[in-house]
Amino acid sequence: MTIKYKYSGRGYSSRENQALSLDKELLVAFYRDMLRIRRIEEEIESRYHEDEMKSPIHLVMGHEAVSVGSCSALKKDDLIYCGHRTHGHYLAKGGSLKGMLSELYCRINGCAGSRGGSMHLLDKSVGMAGSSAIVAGAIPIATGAALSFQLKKQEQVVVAYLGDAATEEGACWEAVNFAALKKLPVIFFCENNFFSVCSSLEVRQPANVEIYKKAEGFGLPGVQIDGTQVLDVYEATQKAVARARKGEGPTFIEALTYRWRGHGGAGDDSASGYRDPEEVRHWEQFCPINGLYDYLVKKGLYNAAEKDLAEKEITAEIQEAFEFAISSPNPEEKDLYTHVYSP
Ligand SMILES: Cc1ncc(C[n+]2csc(CCOP(=O)(O)OP(=O)(O)O)c2C)c(N)n1
Repeated sequence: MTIKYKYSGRGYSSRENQALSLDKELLVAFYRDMLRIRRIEEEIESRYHEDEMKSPIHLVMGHEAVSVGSCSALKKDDLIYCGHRTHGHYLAKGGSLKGMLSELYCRINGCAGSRGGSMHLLDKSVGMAGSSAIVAGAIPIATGAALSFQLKKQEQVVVAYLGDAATEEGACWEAVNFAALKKLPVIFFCENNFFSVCSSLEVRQPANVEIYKKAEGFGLPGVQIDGTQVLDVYEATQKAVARARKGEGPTFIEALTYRWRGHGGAGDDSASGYRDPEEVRHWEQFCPINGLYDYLVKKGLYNAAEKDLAEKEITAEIQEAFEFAISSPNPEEKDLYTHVYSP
């Protein structure tokens, strides 16, 4: 096998000689937030084999810059909707870690009341409006929420996160078309990691037709960015948010990224033969978190002692949240019919 999908970005080298465009506090927060997501997922992964988490999981390792960069450009009352790979978006939007872990353990304190698991995380208090396991299923719902903001003349915006495979669903383009027509305040955020489970992009979509260009065909701006670069993601989202808030309509962002783990569950699944394990090693060299760390250190904005402190604080938070989740009660039989709609 060979490495089919290579990193094509420029890393932070293009920024090293540029003046800082963002505050130190924000840059350090980007780093810390990405590190936190990574460490949370590593802990989930290390405990997954215990089979106590009664939920399928889809790890976002490798995608952290997308979650953090985009959610950092939003206000708390802006809404996000996601697919099945939700951990990063949920955490970056400020969702409760205890609520998320309790959901994975199917405990009553779960953010979806133990009914959804990892693919149905939500925390309405921070604008994490919902996620759907149906590929492309959340995109029309997000578009509907944007329509309601427009009709009510509210200034919030909505982000619909989607994978590359979601752009093979009619629902995706119906929503894009409608949003462009009505100039809705929605951002379609495609995380193109080149795979749909075990099928690579080249066996699913015609070569040389970029996803963001298809979106442009519907009459809205499309942009392709480096999804490993949190600053690129932040800037592109900020621009799209400003456009949406001004009533100028939607934007389609395609971020090129890579998932480091298998499609679902813990560990890498490359050995099954659908991608070269060397491809994973290749992308690991462009770690969104280490890349930003090196950049911050070079700029004199961060150091190893501060990183150690962040690691300690994150570890303590994670341990406490796992203990909370594991010691939370299971739902009882009497809870079975709450939140159930039956006509
Ligand atoms: C409508 C529908 N078809 C098929 C599936 C099975 N399925 C689950 S995840 C997935 C791949 C999704 O790939 P992508 O949208 O690119 O996101 P990624 O997993 O790469 O993050 C598929 C085909 C599904 N959940 N829903």
